Amino acid sequence: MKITDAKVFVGGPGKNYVTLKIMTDQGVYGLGDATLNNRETLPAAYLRDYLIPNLIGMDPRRSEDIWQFFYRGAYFRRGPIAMAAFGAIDMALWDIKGKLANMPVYDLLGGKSREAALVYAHATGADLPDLMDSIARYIEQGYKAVRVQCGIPGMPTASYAVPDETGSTGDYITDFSGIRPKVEIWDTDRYLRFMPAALADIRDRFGPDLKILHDVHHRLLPREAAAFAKAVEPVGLYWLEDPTPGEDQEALRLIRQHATTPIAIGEVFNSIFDCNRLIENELIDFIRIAVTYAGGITHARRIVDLAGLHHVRTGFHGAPSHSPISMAAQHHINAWAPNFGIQEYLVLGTPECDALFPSEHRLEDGLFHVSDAPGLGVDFDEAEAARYAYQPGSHPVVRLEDGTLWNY
Ligand code: KDG
Ligand code: MG
Repeated sequence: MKITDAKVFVGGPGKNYVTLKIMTDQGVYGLGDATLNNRETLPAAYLRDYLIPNLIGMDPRRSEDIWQFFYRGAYFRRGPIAMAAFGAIDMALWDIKGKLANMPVYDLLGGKSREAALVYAHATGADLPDLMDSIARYIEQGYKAVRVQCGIPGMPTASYAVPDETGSTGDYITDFSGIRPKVEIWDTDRYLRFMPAALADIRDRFGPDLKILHDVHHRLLPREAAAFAKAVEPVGLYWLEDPTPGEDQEALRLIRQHATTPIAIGEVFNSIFDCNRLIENELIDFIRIAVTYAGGITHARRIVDLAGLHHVRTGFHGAPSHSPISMAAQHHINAWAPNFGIQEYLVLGTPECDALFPSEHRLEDGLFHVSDAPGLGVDFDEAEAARYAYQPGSHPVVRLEDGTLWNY
């Protein structure tokens, strides 16, 4: 069996999804997602210029050897661009393998360990009452877990993922007006004065059953993060996410020494070598890799297995930048992984997105039911794809009030 061709598509409804379609001489095709938010053209170029010309003629059933060929074969290894490109190939090969075996990918991994997987939504507010309304709306829809992000009183601009004005909804992460980023101004002192009490108010209002998550988005220094994690212990967070920048694995040790608040990190990691010390030293509780830029199912599974040895559960990244293809790959791992924790999930299900990526996967009462269709269980409509072109966009950048550049 041989790979005969592969195509890359960039675009989508309100997002630049990078979709890979691999064709074979047996008529079976596979789909992968290489979307790297705000840098989408780069994995697409790596696929088109280098990986696809090498892929043609290979046997798609040999997904492990193909992964090793691209990873070990590249002298300059790792990094989100390369790993997103390998990830897309790998997902597409698992999709093909599942279709050939007439089995859903979760069965190839070892079968279902649960009937449905817990997900969390994003509640956000320009201020605390606005956030409370947003949380209440998600609870009404059946969500059992909600990430909460709030505008901070006195902060010169809205901070990470919150709107400027109350009552608005939408994506506050990517601005599609061009590649020059907007600037957010950040003030750690105001954040630390406000946020612990706000989280305590949320717990009082919604009671003990709600799973409350909060994302610091890499903004604190290790000592500040340790103090924050300690201050919010009585809230009983499900997790505190990205308290410090992801590059420094040792920073998490200080937090662990001072607080029992569960810690989640890893959405910017792209290899097992970004988190092996964190996991082996049991400094975190949840690993937040994304199957997309952690090298696909083949590499993500190695991270999940290492995590399982050390009581670390999964909490895969699921920002709306991931297409339904990589989300499906994650849902299959979630169905199988013995150490599954939770899945970040933002409903992409607009009619346009469903038309582009038809599938039988479904969310019900805050739980995700993976489709039993062979392979990943998502299709891709090329005629629909022709309606969308690449749109340049950017995350904001963050500065302190004196102009110093800070972590987004
Ligand atoms: O592209 C960046 C986003 O994916 C990221 O900011 C989202 O932190 C994020 C999250 O937890 O979803
Ligand atoms: Mg995050």
